[in-house]
Amino acid sequence: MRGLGSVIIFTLLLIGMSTVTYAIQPIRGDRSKDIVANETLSPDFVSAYIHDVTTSLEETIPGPVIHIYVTYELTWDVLDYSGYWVEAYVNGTSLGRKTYIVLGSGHEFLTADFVWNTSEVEGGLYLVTAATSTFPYYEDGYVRIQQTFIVPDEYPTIQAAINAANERDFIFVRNGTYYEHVVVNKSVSLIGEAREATIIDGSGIGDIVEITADRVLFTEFTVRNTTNFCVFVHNSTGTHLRHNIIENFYDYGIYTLFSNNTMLTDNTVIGQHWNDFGVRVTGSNCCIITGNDISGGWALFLHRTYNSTVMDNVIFAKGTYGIRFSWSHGNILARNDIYNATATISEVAYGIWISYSSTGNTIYHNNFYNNTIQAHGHNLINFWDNGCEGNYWSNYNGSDSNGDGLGEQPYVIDGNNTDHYPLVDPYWNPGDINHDFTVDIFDVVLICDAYYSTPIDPNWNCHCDIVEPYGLIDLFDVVVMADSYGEEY
Ligand SMILES: [Ca+2]
Ligand SMILES: [Ca+2]
Ligand SMILES: [Ca+2]
Repeated sequence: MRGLGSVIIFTLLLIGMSTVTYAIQPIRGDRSKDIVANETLSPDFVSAYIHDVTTSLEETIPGPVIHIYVTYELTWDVLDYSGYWVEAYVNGTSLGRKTYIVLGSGHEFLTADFVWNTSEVEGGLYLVTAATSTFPYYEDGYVRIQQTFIVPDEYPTIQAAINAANERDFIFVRNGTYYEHVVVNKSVSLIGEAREATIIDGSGIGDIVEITADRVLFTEFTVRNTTNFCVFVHNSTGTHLRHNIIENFYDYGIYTLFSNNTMLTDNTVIGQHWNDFGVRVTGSNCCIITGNDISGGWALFLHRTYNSTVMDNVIFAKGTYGIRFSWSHGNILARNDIYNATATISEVAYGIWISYSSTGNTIYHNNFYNNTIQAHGHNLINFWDNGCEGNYWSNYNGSDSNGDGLGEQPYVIDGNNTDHYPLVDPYWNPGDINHDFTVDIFDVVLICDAYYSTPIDPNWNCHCDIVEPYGLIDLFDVVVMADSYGEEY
């Protein structure tokens, strides 16, 4: 918001040669009429002309702060002058005054940073103004501090709270069952009290939660009971669905459509039918899907989706596909457990099915358990190891004669698809570098031996390169290992 500006009327009273007082009467109008020069103050001349005030939010602990940046043009020609200052205000209250000493003469543009701690501030609108010793009033306009709306205390329904909210506000929903179809068309955070007890029920029809705004947080809800979509995210960027329970649906648990940078984390999606979808991601790139329990006839379906990461999920197919990729490229699928219910209805059940020109996907450190067909690759070129380690396949029958945890025979999927480094036991912990089911001193020794090496170094050990940055064994790898030190499978 830009300020409306003001007209400043000075009453100059010269006492001696250099003392100035003035009365200020801010009036909204054309700021080009602002009077700033005081050339009459010979020999001292200081002009600090405010050009702009901007605000930016910084999320810190314990709460967000707002930076108020006052940009001003400073011109001075003085012998030695310390009465010059810059000040910013919120609702007329000063955030402090910055004083400076200026010497000699000069001219430059400067920015002063005022930090407003908003952690204890009530939500609402606040007027931001600024001043300098020669520019007594500059109005920037209002900043909004996020408000929290409580359902049902203040609004009887979730939709009513959304309708009342502004961008970036919080909506807290107490435990209860809400029979609603919610449209989230603002960038708000929707937070349930407890995910098992804060329930949005679709009464068996329609899309229950439809998210069309960017950067929506939706967390701690149960969404249940529809024959359409439980949660439908479309044309949204950066929305985050976190720690929800999605159940009793037919056809889709979560469907993201044309929604880049969507994050799905720690959700439980319970599909019950052989032909429903747990999570479907279509035309949505750079998504992160991690820590979820997902089941469904097609548990996870990536469709025309690029450069996304699917990691640390438990994926349980109740029908045809644990994971299906169609027209999807450059995705990473790692550290997932991929199971299949016995294929009682559909005749064949796949752990992963990659089809329709999907290429360049990297699949490693996953555990494929007892799927009728563990992986189907259609001869499309994808990668089934990271160049060092591959996946665990429950039907692998190769040998590990040197006991390093890797089978000596590749796991062949088809002519273009081979896991060159299959794991003979399930993958369980990145810190277990030697795959002996314990994170202990032997793993520490390995990582120390390889410390600070890259692939061209003689002491390089790819098994130690467990986290980003890849291609370097550094403190990040050590910390991840140390984090699980002492753990056993
Ligand atoms: Ca081996
Ligand atoms: Ca170990
Ligand atoms: Ca690394």
